[in-house]
Amino acid sequence: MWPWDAPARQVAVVGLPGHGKTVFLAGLFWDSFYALATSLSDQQADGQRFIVRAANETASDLFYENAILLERRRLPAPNHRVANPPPAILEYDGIPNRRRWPRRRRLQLHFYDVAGELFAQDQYVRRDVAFLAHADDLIFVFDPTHETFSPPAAAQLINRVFRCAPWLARRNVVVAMTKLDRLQRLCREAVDWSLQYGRSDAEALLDLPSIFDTKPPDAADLPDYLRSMQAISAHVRSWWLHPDRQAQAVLNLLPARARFCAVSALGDVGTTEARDGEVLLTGRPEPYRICDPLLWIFRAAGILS
Ligand SMILES: Nc1nc2c(ncn2[C@@H]2O[C@H](COP(=O)(O)OP(=O)(O)OP(=O)(O)O)[C@@H](O)[C@H]2O)c(=O)[nH]1
Ligand SMILES: [Mg+2]
Repeated sequence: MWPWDAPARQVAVVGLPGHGKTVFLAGLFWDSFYALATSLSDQQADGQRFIVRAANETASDLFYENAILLERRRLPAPNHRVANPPPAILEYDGIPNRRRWPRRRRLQLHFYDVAGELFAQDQYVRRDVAFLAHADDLIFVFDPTHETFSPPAAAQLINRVFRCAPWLARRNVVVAMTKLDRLQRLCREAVDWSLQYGRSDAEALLDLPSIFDTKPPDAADLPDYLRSMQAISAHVRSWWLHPDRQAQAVLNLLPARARFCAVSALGDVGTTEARDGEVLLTGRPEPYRICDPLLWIFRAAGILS
C-alpha cells in the first residue's frame, strides 16, 4: 500500500552561491540511502525497516540522479536560475521512535533548492523563491571556507529572509556549517587561505570529536546521538561568538530555538581536476554528520524523541 497519508513538511534550503546547498541535499540522500537504511532498520526482532523513497518524479530525477553522479565520482552542477521550482518530495518511512507509539513513523519532506543568486535581492526572494513563505523548516547552509563567507554576509542573508517573510522566525530553523572536510584539510595543511580570521578560530569549529564520528546512529543509540547533536549545536553556536568573529549580531537575527550543525556532505574523499576542468571525487563520498539536520527536522515534526 502506498502511504499517501504521511504528514508533510516544506523544507527550504537557503545559502549563498557555491556554499554547498545542492551537494548537501545529495549527501543527505546518499546517507539516507546507504547508511541510515541499514543502521535504522531492525535486522532481527521485528524486521521493521527504515525506507527513503522518491514520492514524485522531481525527487526521482534529482535525488537518484545525484546519487548516480556521486557513484561515478562526479558532482552535481550549480543550479540554473529557475524561479519557483517544484518540490522534490522524499518520503521517509519507518522512522524509529522508542518513546512513543507507534514505534515507527512516516514523514514526507518537500525539499526546495534554488540557485544561491536568487537570495541576492529582496525582489528575487519575493518573486522567485515564493515557496520560502510556506516553509516549515529553513536550513541555512554556510561554508566557512568560502571566500564570500563572513559574519556580515551571513547576517545580510538571514536578515533578508526574515525581512521578506517575518513569520518564518517562528518556524524550525537549522544552521548547517558545511564542507567541514575542507576546513579540516585547510587547517591541517596550514594553507594560508582567504579566511578573514585566524587558523585557531577555524580549528575551534572542528574541536568536537563527535563531528567526525562517522558511525551512523542506529535505533538503539538514537538517544545518545540526539544528545551529541545538542552538544554540537551549542558548540557551533558559541563558535559564532569567538572573539575573532564577534558575531552575536548574527545569532540575534535568528530565532532563539535555532539549531546548529557541522557537516560534510562528501567526507574525506579528495577532489581532483579532470583535463576538461571538471572537479572529480577521488573515491565514494563518506559524509559525516549529514543526517543531523534531517534528525532535527524529524524532532521538530514530533516524530523523533
Ligand atoms: N570538500 C567539499 N566540497 C564540497 C562539499 N559540498 C560542496 N562542495 C563543493 O562546493 C561546490 C559547490 O557546491 P554546490 O552544492 O553546488 O553549491 P550550491 O550552494 O548549491 O551553489 P548554487 O547552486 O550555485 O547556489 C561543489 O561543486 C563542490 O566542489 C563538501 O561537503 N566538501
Ligand atoms: Mg545548487
